[in-house]
Amino acid sequence: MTKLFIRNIRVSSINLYKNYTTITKPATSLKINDKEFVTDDYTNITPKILSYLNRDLHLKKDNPISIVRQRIVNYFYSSFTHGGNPIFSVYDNLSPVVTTKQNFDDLLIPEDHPSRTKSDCYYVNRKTLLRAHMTAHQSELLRSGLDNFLMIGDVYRRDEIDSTHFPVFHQVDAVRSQRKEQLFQEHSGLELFEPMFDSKNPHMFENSINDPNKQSCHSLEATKLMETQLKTHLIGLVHALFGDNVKHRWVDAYFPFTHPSWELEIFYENNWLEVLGCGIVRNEILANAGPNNTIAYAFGLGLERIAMALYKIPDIRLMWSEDSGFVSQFQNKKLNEKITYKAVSSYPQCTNDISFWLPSDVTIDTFTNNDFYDLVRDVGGDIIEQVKLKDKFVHPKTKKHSLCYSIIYRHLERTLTQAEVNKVHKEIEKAIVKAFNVVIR
Ligand code: FA5
Ligand code: MG
Repeated sequence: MTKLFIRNIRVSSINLYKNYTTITKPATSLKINDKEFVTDDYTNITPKILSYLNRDLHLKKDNPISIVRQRIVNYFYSSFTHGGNPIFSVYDNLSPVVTTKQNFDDLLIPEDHPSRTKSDCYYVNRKTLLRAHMTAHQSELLRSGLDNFLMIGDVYRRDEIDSTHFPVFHQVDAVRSQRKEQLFQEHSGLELFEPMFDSKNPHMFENSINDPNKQSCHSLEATKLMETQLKTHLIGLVHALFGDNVKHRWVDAYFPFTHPSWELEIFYENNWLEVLGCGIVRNEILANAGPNNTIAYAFGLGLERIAMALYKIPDIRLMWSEDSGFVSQFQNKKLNEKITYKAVSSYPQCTNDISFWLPSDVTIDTFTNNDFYDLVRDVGGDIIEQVKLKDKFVHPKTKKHSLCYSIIYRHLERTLTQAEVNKVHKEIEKAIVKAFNVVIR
């Protein structure tokens, strides 16, 4: 029921995006970086989102995201060498346009997993989307024969709007694989796999994850040693970034592509902050991609969260600022220099509410919030600081459903006048009437 509903709303929102980009003919294709893509009923990528595609903040030398990237790469380059050469290779220039096979199927993400829905992802069409995580490149890189590598880039998710969420953020993802002789250098005689598992015929074995300690194909010794290495390497990274005294904790987690899996949290400014997800790569993924005699760990971490914590940057949108007041604070710094961001000045917020009646075939439970958030951001642009659901209401007599949202506007670099906010607010009202067939109250 819900699924069906999401589809209905998306169809209207495609029309909507045609409206406010004033394309009158139905768009049947979309050009991204000179490549033409056929659009369909899954297309929900907006012009606003497309405008972020080539910003490459992670490669802009003085951007905080890029400073953190360089520190992480240096940690892996210097901690893991063979004959004086780094063993990790780095991929930071992979196209964010990926297939559903790369983003989901190759990673054993089930057909009905909620992370695939149109309300969570930016789809180019049914088979193509903007990657929702850097893990989307894991299988192709394994298939090309790599064993130790980092994948760094921008990822796209439809989400709420506030100071820590933005539809584009950056991740560092990694794989480290080892063969038996590498893992058990000091304990020869131990095996990576259980005796009944034949690594030459991996598909003959049904690999289960029922045991919380390990995958059924792996030996306990191999899994435990990999777990110890994974955790030691990641704590080493956290110490290199935040100093040796930072408190941390491991939380059991679930990812379809690793088992066992964990999340690492650090205690920062009186809060536990999740910095990464990780685990032992599911053997099916390795077997499908090629290597059948290795065990691997993988992790993925978010660069924005780390940069915001390290440099005390209060709003995620600042990462995108080209204002010299922001940029200059990170320019020409030594990589490990302590930097504390100082707000240039804090310009005032303006809050306007928006209330509307839903059409009769939509309820307050089936209305897709993320469709609304995207539209608000597309019309309002970067002056949208936050959108909050304020009130839900069902009229006792007419049974009509109504929603009220507060939209908080703030420009990062100057004071907005109430008049200009009202103008944008009116535009948003007009756009949602068109897109969702609602009636403004
Ligand atoms: C993933 O994206 C997995 N692909 C990570 C992974 C890789 C697990 C390999 C196991 C093996 P998750 O959605 O939790 O998981 O995101 C990973 C990290 O990205 C989070 O820990 C966080 O640091 C960051 N992150 C996630 N969502 C956001 C967001 N909305 N804004 C900023 N950072 C985010
Ligand atoms: Mg997580």
